[in-house]
Amino acid sequence: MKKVFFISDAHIGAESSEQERIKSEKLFRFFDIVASEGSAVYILGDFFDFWFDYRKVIPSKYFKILCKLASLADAGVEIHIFGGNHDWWMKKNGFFARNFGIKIHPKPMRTKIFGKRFFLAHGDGIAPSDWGYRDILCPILRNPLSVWLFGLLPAEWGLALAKLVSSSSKLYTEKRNLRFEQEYENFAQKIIADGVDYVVMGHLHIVVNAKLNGGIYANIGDFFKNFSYAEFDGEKFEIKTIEQ
Ligand SMILES: [Mn+2]
Repeated sequence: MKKVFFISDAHIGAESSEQERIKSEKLFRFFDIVASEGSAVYILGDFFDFWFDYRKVIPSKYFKILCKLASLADAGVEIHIFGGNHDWWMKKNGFFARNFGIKIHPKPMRTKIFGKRFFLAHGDGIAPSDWGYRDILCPILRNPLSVWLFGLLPAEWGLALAKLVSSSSKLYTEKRNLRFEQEYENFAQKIIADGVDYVVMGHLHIVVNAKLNGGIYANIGDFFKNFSYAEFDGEKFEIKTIEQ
């Protein structure tokens, strides 16, 4: 039986060109594993450091990785992308759905994989104490009017603005998120108590694979410093890394 793979938080485009080159080489190795051993891959958000579904423009720095996704889709691998806090602005029937048949998930999702119950999410806004982001910032950034207004900016300006906001917020958010670790575990505990077997998220940029009340709470880490990913064969849920 082929496996199902999970990856998250590659933040493609966020780093220096040397780091991006290393990341892209490892990403290609990951997707080669998926193509040969997998039937599906779940990309759990913040894969791109920023994405906006323009009607006629795609950001050129993503050219190679978009080609790789296309060849993966052509090989028959089912691809899911969850919106993260950095790349939430993918339309359900936008660029990815139309060109590659990729399924876009703007929200957390419950699904069955090999008969097991999964809760999948990027994980932003889950900690109760993260109310400032969840209840104030997020509704503004995701408001249809804000999205429409942003789309009116020339793409070069929009992408430059996003880059500015994204790079100044990233380190701050990363440190801040670590304070929420316990709240994520509490959250996972509740979902497991509700009958879910596996709670799988990203966003925190740390690796967690813990047994919790008969279920599993996993955080699959990130793909820019840990280069971690997860695979599930119906029995075993393992977190691995792409080494040197
Ligand atoms: Mn995130």
